[in-house]
Amino acid sequence: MRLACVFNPFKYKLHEENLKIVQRYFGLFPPLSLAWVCAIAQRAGHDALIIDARTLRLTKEDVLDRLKEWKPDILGFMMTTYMFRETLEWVKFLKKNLKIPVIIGGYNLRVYPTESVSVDGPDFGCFNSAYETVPRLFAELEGQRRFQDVPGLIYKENGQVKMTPYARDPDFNEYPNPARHLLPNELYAEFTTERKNFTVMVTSKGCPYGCLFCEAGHTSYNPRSPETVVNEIQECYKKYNIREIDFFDYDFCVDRKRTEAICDGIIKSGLNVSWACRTRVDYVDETLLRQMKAAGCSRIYFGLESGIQEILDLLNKGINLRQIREAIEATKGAGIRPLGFFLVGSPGETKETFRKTLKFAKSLKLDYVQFSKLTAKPLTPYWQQMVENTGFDYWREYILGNIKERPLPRPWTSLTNEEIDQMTKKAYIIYHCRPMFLLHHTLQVKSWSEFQRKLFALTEMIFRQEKVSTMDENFIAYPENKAKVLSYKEKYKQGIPL
Ligand code: B12
Ligand code: SF4
Repeated sequence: MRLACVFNPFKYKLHEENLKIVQRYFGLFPPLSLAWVCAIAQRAGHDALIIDARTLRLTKEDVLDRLKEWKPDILGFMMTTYMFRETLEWVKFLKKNLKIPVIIGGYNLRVYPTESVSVDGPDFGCFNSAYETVPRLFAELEGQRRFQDVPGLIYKENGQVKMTPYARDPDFNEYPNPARHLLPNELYAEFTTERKNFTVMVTSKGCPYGCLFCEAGHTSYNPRSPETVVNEIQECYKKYNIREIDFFDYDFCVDRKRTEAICDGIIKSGLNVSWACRTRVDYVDETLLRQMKAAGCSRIYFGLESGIQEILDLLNKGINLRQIREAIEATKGAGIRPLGFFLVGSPGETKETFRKTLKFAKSLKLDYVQFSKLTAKPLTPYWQQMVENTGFDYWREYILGNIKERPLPRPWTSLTNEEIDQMTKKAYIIYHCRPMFLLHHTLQVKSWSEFQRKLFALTEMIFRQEKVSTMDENFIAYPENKAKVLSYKEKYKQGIPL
């Protein structure tokens, strides 16, 4: 079988938790889920192609031309809840013109498996891992078409949507490394990127904690072994010239022994690679941080959420303000840049509590901050409560196309959505426009490109804010990419492998 996976550009949505300006500068990331799916398909002997239309700024028509040439047997798309309708437009357009089946997978299929496939466009859905489903489905498509025997599959039969059971969640170590050879690795970067090439890795799934705003809470922890992780880092370094990695695990440091072993492995391998990760403040201490620094860790993103203890408790965060302060100081002391994620509009939040949170954030001397509007995201306890209390599931109706996108209500706070928006915007400006913060950042900038990116972001944040375009695909946050994008586009047009 020939599988072509398409990663479509996506625009800002009103139901998002972040401000438009933050989304715009967030960065260009490799479509990792699709790279896993393609690696799994290739290992089973199939051909695979990824078209990252977002990064390459390709239109639907550009992608269609390339696909007509490559002649896939099946198309693959990754579906998130937030961008479902937009990706569905791409599914429908390409399917109508190519007349081949489409398989979808990704997080939204865990939330709404049958609904996702019931709509016009997709033929098949993979609601768990592609690990078993894709090779088994492809064998059936080439053979008897006994779809009922494929584990973890959703399919349509006589106008009905059917779903088969999923046998097991495979050991994450058994996955091949993501198929980065199918990606334009030179073009990726995030707002904070200091070195290139840059990539994203996921080395564990799940999180044992239970914060009420988070969909990862109490999901089974499935880590890759330190050897597997170091092997993937080596592959990134040697094959793709990757020098900076952001580990997108929900929590990189859940298992201290694993973190230490990964750090040891990187140090022993002698690779000069910088990396960032996300973790909890109660998982780190001076000893671990020093080891992480020695292994190349340059940034840590901590979920700090609030500067008010009662709010942290209501969120079931399981940390206190002293732990936050100590962890940030220890991180800075180890020479690693700390970033703090904060929530706006938490339960019990008022203008006064948020003023205190902002003051707390400033006192921590973080290198970066992100203020997100607390939103009832699918599969979170707040979402469950909202559906139970109102009998209305916004996300389900949205993906089915029954309603238009809109900001969600936040019944756990007396603040209105408009007030939460205003507070979030103001927080960014107040936090970033402090003379000492600006001076510190300017002195730390490592390249002209990084300086330009940060200057543009600051100027837009102060003067334009939400007026910035929703068409994020029209924007290249990394000026040096312009020429490279054109050369990659040309390669795609001519069908030259990357
Ligand atoms: C890396 C990442 C990104 C990258 C790359 C996109 C990608 N997913 O490849 C970037 C930064 C671009 C990104 C963007 C976004 N992301 Co994202 N992302 C992730 C992250 C951290 C890791 C994905 C991953 O590789 N996991 C490991 C692999 C092994 O698991 P997996 O992704 O589930 O894939 C397996 C199966 O799901 C299945 N599968 C997945 N896709 C497909 C496709 C096909 C055809 C098939 C057959 C099977 C299949 O097979 C895979 C292998 O077994 C996840 C969180 C997480 N830890 O999983 C969030 C996550 C998927 N993203 C999320 C969100 C919200 C977004 C954005 C909307 C953010 C934004 N506002 O911009 C965008 C939307 C992009 C889009 N086009 O829709 C949410 C989705 C929630 C939801 N309800 O849908 C998650 C769960 C994070 C979160 N906690 O909120 N993301
Ligand atoms: S916020 Fe972090 S610690 Fe809390 S449940 Fe989510 S991933 Fe786990």
